[in-house]
Amino acid sequence: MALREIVTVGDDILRKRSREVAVVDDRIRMLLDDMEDTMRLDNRGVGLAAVQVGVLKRIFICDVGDGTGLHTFINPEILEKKGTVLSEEGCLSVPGKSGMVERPEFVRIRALDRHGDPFEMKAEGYLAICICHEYDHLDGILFTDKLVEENKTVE
Ligand code: GNR
Ligand code: NI
Repeated sequence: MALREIVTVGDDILRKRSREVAVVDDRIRMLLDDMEDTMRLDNRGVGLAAVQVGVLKRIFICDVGDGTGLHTFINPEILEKKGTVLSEEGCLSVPGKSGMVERPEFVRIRALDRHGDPFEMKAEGYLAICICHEYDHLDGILFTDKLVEENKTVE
C-alpha cells in the first residue's frame, strides 16, 4: 500500500491533457492501487484521476458508495450523455471550495479495465456525475471552470 501526494491548484500539471495508456501492465496496476489507497484512506474522495497524483495518463477511478464498488477507467470515451442535473461538487485538488455544476444525468462510457480489457457501462446519478468530473481532469478541466453563474462570485 502506498499513498501518493495530491496535486492542488497552482500546479499547472492539472491544466494539461493526460495521455492515452499504451499498455496496461503491472506498473499501471500499481498506480491504480496507490490511487485507490490515496482516495480511500487519506483523502476520502469518491473519485480520483491519475493527474491528481501527478501522472498525466488517461486513468481515473470512482467509488461513490452506491454498493457497486470501485470502477476503474483507462483510456475512457464518453459515448453518450443524457439529461442535465445540478450537482454540488468539490475536488481534492481544489481544497476548501465547493459549488454547483451542471452535469448529465446519464452517461454511457467505454474504457479499459485494470486487465486492459475493454468494457462499456451505463451510469446515472452520483456515479455519472463523478465520471464526468474525473473525465474533465483528463482534459485539464476543473469543476471551478464550470460553476453556474450565481456561484462564480462566491468564494
Ligand atoms: O471527493 C470528491 N467529491 C466529489 C463530489 C461531487 C462531485 C465530484 C466529486 S469528485 C471529488 C474527488 C475528486 O476531486 N476527484 O477528482
Ligand atoms: Ni477532482
